[in-house]
Order: sequence, then structure tokens, then C-alpha cells
Amino acid sequence: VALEAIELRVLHLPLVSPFTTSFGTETVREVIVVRARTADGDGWGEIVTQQAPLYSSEYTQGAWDVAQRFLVPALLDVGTLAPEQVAGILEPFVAHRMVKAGLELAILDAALRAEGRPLGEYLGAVVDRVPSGVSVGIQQDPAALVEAVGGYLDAGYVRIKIKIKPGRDVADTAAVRDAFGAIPLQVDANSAYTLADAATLAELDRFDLLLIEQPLQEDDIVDHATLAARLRTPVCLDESIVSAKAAADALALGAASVINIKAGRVGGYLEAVRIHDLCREAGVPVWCGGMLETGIGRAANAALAALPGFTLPGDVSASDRFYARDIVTEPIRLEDGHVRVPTGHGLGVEIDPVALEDATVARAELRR
Ligand code: OSB
Ligand code: MG
Repeated sequence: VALEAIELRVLHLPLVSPFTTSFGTETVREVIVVRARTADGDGWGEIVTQQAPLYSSEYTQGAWDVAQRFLVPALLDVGTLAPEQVAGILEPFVAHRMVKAGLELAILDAALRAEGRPLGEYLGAVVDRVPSGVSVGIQQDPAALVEAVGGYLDAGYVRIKIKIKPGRDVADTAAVRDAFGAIPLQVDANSAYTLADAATLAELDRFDLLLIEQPLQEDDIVDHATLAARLRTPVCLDESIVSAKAAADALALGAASVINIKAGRVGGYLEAVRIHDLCREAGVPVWCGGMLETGIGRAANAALAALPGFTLPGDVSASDRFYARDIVTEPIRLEDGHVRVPTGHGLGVEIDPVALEDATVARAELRR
């Protein structure tokens, strides 16, 4: 595509209920939306950083700065480019993967819309809908957790993930198992433990969880391997998997037997497909994680999750799990426990300009 300009917006989207993890509570999703303006039309992307660097070292104001100071100018300098060139052009700049992913998605969307081709088809989707799991935050107490999980099960979600942290692990998991029996259940620690907690984490073995996600810190690859050898519950990595190389290394070391793929965390949907491919080759199941995406990233995640190696339900829930008002005209809905893979050109969703404007708290445009 022939890039003419890139527009960035910081959005504030209120959440329908607070979302609490081991690293903090969010009540408003702060996110950056990217519009790539090209000679053949616009494309949209989303930079999934959060307000503070708690899940990852990336955060919104850092993303806002690095995008305008370095990454967007590098793309505008090239001018005419294919989506497959974006990662290479941005490669000299270390990390900032969520920013790179959002920029790449906007250019990919513009290119696919111009070609009249859906993102799912481009990425290699093999199904037209994907099973939908939900990530449930830490609640006031186990009774409130059971109530929240019950609501999501009633809505039709086919897999429940609960967030855990030290002191809110075994009893919370036991409460959900006791209340709902043999539902597909997994836990996510968001790096809140150390190897010294291995005995506590081993107590979770009795709940027959699908997996435990990211118990230890991002760079604790060897410790994850040590822990995995002590648990019956499969260890899944999220934060640690920042690239296809990191995924290959983790598998080689026995640090994970399942991988959560998030395009933002790994620098884009193309790198996400490479991780999918290498895991599939290795017989390692993957699933599509989420970052409280708007309708833009949610559409892209549904397309990614439709690839054949995504054999576990992902955190690709309906838009209304987080938002009363999305920025797309047809937000992703839950239908019979599944979400549909959009079939329109590019992302296959249209931006609602009024909703976008209402959510915008900062805007910048860089031109060629
Ligand atoms: O660890 O998967 C995570 C949200 C923000 C940051 C990290 C995580 C999450 C979630 C929510 O679990 C996933 C979703 O978007 O539904
Ligand atoms: Mg996670």
C-alpha cells in the first residue's frame, strides 16, 4: 500500500465491571487505535498496551512516544510497502512489540481491504467460528467468584479461566470446581509466584485444570521448566513468549507444554502465525489470548483463533464481556458458546465514528 499518513488515538473505554489480576485492577481500558491512511483507503489496528507497565514493560504513554518518535516515521519514510515488510522495517528498534503489532495490523487491514480479502483467509483460518472462553478476574471472595463464573456459564462460555494470586488460589479454584463440577477450567497467575511456591501450586493438581498460565516471571524460563517437572497441571506460558524464538526456546527447555498466543505481545499477527506453525509442528496446543481488545483487535483475534493449531478455546470473548459500547458497528457476539470469524474484507468490521470520537482522549497524525 502507498502510506499517506498514520493517525493515532488514545481511547478510554469504561469496563462493565472492574477487572482484577495479580498485578492490579482496571476500571477503564486505555488503549491506542491506529488508522493507516493509504492511497487505496484506510486500515485499522490496535496497540494493546495498558496504562501502566504491570503486565509487560510496555505502557500507553511509552507506546505513544515511541510510535511517534521512531516507528511511524520509519514506515512513512518507506512510503509504499507490503504488510509483510513492516516487521523488517521496524526490526532495528528493540522490543516495543505491542506498538509494532498495532502498526502492522493497520497496514495489513488497509492492504486486505484494498485486495478485497478477509484477514481470516489471509492468516489461514480453517473454521468460520471459534469456541469462546472467558477470563474472570479476582473477585471480592470465592462466593463472588462462583457468582461471576455462573453468569458466564449461563451466557454460554465454553471454558472458564480464573485469575489467581498468592492467597487467592487453592480456595478460589476449589470453590469453582465444587460449584460447577467438571467444566473446562484453567488458572492464570500473571507471574505472581516463585519456585518457592511450588508446593502450593502442586495443590492445584487435584482440580484437573486444563493448564496453569504463567505462574513465574517473564524471564524465568528455566524455573518454569523446573516447576513444570513438579506439577501434573500443564504449564502454559503467556508473558514469557515474546517471539517465535522465545517460543522455540521454551519448548526446547520443557518450560511449557501449551502456549498462549497474543499478537500484541509477540509483535504482530504474522509472528503469531509463526508461533502457531512451530507449535503445530511440535504437537504443542496453542490458544488465543486477549488484552481486553476493542472490536478491532477482537475481530483479528477471532480470525487468528480459527487456524488449525488453536485446539484449546481462547480468551476471545464477546465484546459485551468488557464493554457496554464498542467502537465498531457490529461488536463480536457470543452465539452458542462461539464467536464468528468475520468474513468481510480485511478485519471485516467497520468503525463506528461517533463511538470512536466519544472514546478519544488524545489524537495525533503523522503525514508523509
Ligand atoms: O494474562 O491473559 C492475560 C488481560 C490483560 C492482560 C493480561 C491478560 C488479560 C486477560 C484478559 O486475561 C483476556 C481477555 O482479553 O479476555
Ligand atoms: Mg495471561
